[in-house]
Amino acid sequence: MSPRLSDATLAGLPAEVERPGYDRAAVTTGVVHLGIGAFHRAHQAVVFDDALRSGDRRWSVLGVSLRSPGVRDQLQPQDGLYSLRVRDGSAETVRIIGAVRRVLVAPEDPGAVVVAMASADVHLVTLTVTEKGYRLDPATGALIQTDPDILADIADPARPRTAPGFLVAALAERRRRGLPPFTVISCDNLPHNGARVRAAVLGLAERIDPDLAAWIAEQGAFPATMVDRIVPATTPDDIAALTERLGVEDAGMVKTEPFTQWVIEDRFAGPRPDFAALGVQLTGAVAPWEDAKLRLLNGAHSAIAYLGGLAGHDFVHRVVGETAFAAFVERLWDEAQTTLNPPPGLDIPAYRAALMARFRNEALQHRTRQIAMDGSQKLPQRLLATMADCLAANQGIDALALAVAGWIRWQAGVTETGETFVVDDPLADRLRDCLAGAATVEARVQAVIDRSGVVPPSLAGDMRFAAAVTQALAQIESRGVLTAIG
Ligand code: NAI
Ligand code: CS2
Repeated sequence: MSPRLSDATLAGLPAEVERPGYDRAAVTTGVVHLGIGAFHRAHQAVVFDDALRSGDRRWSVLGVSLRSPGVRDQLQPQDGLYSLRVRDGSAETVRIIGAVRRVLVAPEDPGAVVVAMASADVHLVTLTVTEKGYRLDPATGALIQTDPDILADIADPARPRTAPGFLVAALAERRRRGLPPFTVISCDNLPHNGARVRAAVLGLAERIDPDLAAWIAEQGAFPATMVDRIVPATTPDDIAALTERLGVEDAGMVKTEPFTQWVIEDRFAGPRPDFAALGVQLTGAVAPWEDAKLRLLNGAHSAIAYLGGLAGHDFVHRVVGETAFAAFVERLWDEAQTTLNPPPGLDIPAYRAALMARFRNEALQHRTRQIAMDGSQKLPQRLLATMADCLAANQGIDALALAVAGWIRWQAGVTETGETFVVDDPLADRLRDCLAGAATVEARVQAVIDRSGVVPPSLAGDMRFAAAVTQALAQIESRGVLTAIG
């Protein structure tokens, strides 16, 4: 068995592997990250690693897992070190990231997480807890006050369970200690993610301590962000291949593409690294960036996941490798781009071409099943908001409707090639229930519109939406995905 990657084995790595290059024992923890999955390790942590490499020692990261001990168990024996494998076609670089020093598993000791977040050294709390981790209603964006974990956080605020609960508890503790709030930076693919996490935090704080809520509202900062880097889940084969290359085993590795982008609204409650010098774009207006990314990249991703997945494709590059699917994605982009107000510097035709090239990167092995996960939380911002804007401007929605119909068809849990799967979605039961009693295509679409809680009221009342999705679903069910998109 190969030894593990660690501070002790770092020196023996092959020469071409980039290493942290700074004294990891001399850094302080300026960032707490909630939800230390693959994306954080391949995106924000790399920026903080760059900050540490530049000599600003304030930005080491304490990772927090709000659910399972998996990442802690991978990283702890490795002193927090892990490899970033950047892959494009046959090219690959490996860099060891040193920014994450420690990982806490929140359910094991929630109080320890609150104490860590309340440290005077901590200036930023970043989050990647997935769309569902904010406990917001997908159709309205309001905090789900009846969520059992939110109710538990209200009953016992010092031992939180949810991301909003940890933010409120830690901000309360900072206020008690006379410390300023940290800046909260949501890095999830949600529109207006800053305003949303702020709404979740204030909604919960109001229930616990209205004075605290007023303090957070006045002094807190919740900048909006647009984050972009495709980071597929790591597989055992990826780890085995890396072990072969490094001569040490790295159970915490992440794989990604060369492209990376982070746009942050320039609004902070206190110190932050010199983000601009680190390649992060600071702006007064994130919305145009996030709309372009969510509606073009993520909208196409979800369409590829459901329609490509139903057609039997396991990987994104395989889907767009089929001429009919690539043409369909272009049609979907033609529709979606009519709703955009691109920021200065974003050339939409060039952006689309770059996205298609990124989707075609076969080295990523990005699974359609991974993207299909949690569709109820993703559809509103990726496809439905786009459709509402198209309809308001009397623009066509045929390709977007096919993507939504693909998502409805996906709920059956079986592909057109007969492969069964479990629908991975917090609303899977509700969706199954609303579809179960509906005998016709019209009834299925109407049931989703009326009872899934996913379709926003503006769209639910528009007959053109129901008609387009019904027609698309009828085509998919009677003729199959490939004919329907052709
Ligand atoms: P992952 O599966 O590696 O990690 C997910 C993290 O979210 C884990 O720490 C998990 O414990 C936590 N989590 C899941 N459900 C939660 C819940 N209900 N409450 C609290 N925490 C919860 O996934 P990955 O790749 O790190 O992606 C996470 C999020 O990052 C995505 O949902 C997305 O919003 C954002 N993102 C991901 C990108 C990617 O390509 N993977 C790119 C851009 C953004
Ligand atoms: C993907 C995104 O899993 C998904 O739903 O669409 O995570 C996508 O990889 C990123 O947003 C790329 O930045």
